[in-house]
Amino acid sequence: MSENISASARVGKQIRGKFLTTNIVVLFTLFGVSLPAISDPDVVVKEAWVEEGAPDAMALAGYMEIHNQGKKSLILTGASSPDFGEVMLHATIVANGRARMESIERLEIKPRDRALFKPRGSHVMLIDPKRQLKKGDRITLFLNFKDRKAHKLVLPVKSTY
Ligand SMILES: [Cu+2]
Repeated sequence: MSENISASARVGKQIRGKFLTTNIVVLFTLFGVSLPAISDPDVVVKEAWVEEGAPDAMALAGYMEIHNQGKKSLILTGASSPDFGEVMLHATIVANGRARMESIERLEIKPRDRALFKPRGSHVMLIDPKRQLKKGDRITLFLNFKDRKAHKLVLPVKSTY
């Protein structure tokens, strides 16, 4: 009996939630404002972009700053993109004058700290693009964090030359 009551209460909550979301969407549409993504306020990403590669490039590099504005550590566990077959987080290791890439499986970002993905350093390795990407295009990227929902980003493709 009590299970039934809580089940119907849950349904009621879901319907109200959906109704509210729909109204917000209508409101934003009316005012011509794009709907902001409802995202984790602890995660702030700046300077995010993808480096344009050669027309036949098998992989592109993405760069960004990930700031932790929260009070708990962020644990970055990976990334994914509908625009690429595979996405990896890579560190660039220089040893004996040679640079090589190493996979980052887990990256802790302490409160008030940031992680830098920048040219010649760590980067988001975007492998197997599903279409040819050139300057001015945009790609979607999801950052995955432990115990948090994925953080959605839209990155512009930029040329460095
Ligand atoms: Cu790489």
